Amino acid sequence: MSNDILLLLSSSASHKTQEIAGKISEGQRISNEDALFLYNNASLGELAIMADWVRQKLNSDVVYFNRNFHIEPTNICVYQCKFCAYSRKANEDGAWEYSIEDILNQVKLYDGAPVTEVHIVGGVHPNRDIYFYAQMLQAIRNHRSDIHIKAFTAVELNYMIQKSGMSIQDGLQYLKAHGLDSIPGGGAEIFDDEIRKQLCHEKSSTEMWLNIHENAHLCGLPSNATMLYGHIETYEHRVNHLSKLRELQDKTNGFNAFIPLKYRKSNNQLSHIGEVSIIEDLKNYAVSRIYMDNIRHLKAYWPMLGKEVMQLALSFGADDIDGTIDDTTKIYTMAGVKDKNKMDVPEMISIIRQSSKKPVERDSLYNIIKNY
Ligand code: V47
Ligand code: SF4
Repeated sequence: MSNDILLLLSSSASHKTQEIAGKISEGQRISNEDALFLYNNASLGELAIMADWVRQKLNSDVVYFNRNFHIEPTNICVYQCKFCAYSRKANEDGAWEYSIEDILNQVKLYDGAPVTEVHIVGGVHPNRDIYFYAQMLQAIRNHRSDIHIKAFTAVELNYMIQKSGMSIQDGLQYLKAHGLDSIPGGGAEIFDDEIRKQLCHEKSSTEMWLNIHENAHLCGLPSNATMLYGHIETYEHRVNHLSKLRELQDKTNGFNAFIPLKYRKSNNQLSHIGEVSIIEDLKNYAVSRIYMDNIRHLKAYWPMLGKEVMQLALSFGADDIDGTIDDTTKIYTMAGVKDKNKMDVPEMISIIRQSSKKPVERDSLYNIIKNY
């Protein structure tokens, strides 16, 4: 087994690429310098071989999906991240804020449907506090005891918990007691003070994001992690970001999945910089898969990547395509993604099978619901 990866690589691969492939095949961790080398020098073919090897080792030939829908309680936000096409100020055209009754009505649309997860994220509303959101969670929980509630980015959590005067631990425990099951990965952007200053200067820091997730893991709330790439960051920034996540995962083992989020350019203050190529997307998936040896799942989030690139990502390390979504999120359509924002289960199965992988429906914690 240990030579397979080297045999697959062409003999024209550079000495350094072969050395990194040797580490991967022996189950050794690659260094930050190795990751940077791969970003700068490895060919797409070489990256596909190495990432696919790691994916296979962690997840065999399985590609996961789930049945989920989103709720976006409000797009009113105290922050103004430059990449965001979605947020509005109160009373601005296009702003929305749903009441708890409205939100419950959105959940009721799925009465009797076999969805297993609701994903709830939105803007950081200036007047909504932890008590509002706990009431919202409780209303959903009372209505559907069987559904997994994955809710609130670390940025939303930080704001609502600070507003309440609670400690981070107490705030998270309070939300958990009202129905919160896990935390999505948003708000991470890029863990670098200089870049954050330029992208989202008022928003919570790297330390805050990591602290919220560490505390969540400590109180038994698993979470996901993201990285917003393809804007003004360099490869060094990406490697630094990945290294902070790998380090925290070594400590807590609380991350279920890592989700690289491609910056999409429409209707925001960074539109002029454009978007990176598909080659760059695939390279980023592969390096992330190879480097993050301790986060088992790598998610190709199709509403952001588009269905075609999502399918290609399955050959560059991804083993999860998120869920059916049912046209319930606006973040990426507002930022210019054209694909229809829903996918039924037969389409997911077909996309996965076309990639020579085995489709598996999972729950939010990656327990198997059904093999197809
Ligand atoms: O934090 C906002 C990103 C995130 C743009 O945990 C943009 O399963 C690209 O985190 N172009 C929120 N990205 C969404 C998120 C997420 C999505 C899917 C699954 C999970 C999960 C989490 O969306 C924000 C920000 O990084 N974002 N605007 C944009 N123009
Ligand atoms: Fe607000 Fe989130 Fe948009 Fe930033 S990305 S402006 S925090 S909604």
